[in-house]
Amino acid sequence: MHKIDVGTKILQANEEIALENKELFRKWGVFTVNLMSAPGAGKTSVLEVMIKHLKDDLAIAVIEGDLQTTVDADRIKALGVPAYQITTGNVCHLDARMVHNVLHEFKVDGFDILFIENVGNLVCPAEFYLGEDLRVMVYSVVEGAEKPKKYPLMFHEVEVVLLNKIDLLPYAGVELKELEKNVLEVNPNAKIFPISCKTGEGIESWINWFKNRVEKFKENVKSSKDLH
Ligand SMILES: Nc1nc2c(ncn2[C@@H]2O[C@H](COP(=O)(O)OP(=O)(O)OP(=O)(O)O)[C@@H](O)[C@H]2O)c(=O)[nH]1
Ligand SMILES: [Mg+2]
Repeated sequence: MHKIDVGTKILQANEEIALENKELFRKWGVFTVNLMSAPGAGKTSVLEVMIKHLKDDLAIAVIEGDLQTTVDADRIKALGVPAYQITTGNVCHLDARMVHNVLHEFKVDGFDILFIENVGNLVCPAEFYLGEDLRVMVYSVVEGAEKPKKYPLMFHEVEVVLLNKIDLLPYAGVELKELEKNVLEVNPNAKIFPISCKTGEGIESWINWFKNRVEKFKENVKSSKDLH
């Protein structure tokens, strides 16, 4: 009997569209960031903080993913930044086609950065490449130091882990050092930034690293255009 692995086929089809997205983003010169986390870890709060720091120098657009409501897109628009809300209904992650479809009506050509806030979920979003240049995970430290070992996939699949809500560490009884050690055990290359969106602690060093990354992307795009 011939066995078809449906999961693999879905991910392959997704990968093809993601690569089309990536090509479009490069053509348009848009640095694209996929922001992922469990519900409520602070993705939109991180975006709000970043937008306040970056929007005077960089043109930013945001795609929001949620099961329901336009709450997150409304929060971004309130800062004067264009945002498009995808509502997935029952689907627990964004996929490359959802993003691709949005690009027809939400024009990001000419923007410096496109942030894509994924649906709040600690597992599934990490399986679906969207065509992004950078994957960032937000983890709320109050959820415990052992989670990277219990739910390794997302920690493993990202370049950056933002350990958010460090202002709450004294109340949560979580050891930051132990949490960092567990993240690095799952992903030895992870760049880790402990931050608080509430107090602003740690934000400056994260923003500096991010700006540097955007600069490198721009140089890269420019030199590949110069070659043609
Ligand atoms: N104390 C504290 N609270 C925070 C911090 N960052 C975010 N919060 C709070 O955490 C809650 C959830 O934040 P959001 O930014 O909505 O989280 P999210 O990941 O975007 O949530 P979903 O999109 O629903 O998955 C809000 O009440 C925020 O005010 C932080 O650094 N410290
Ligand atoms: Mg959000």
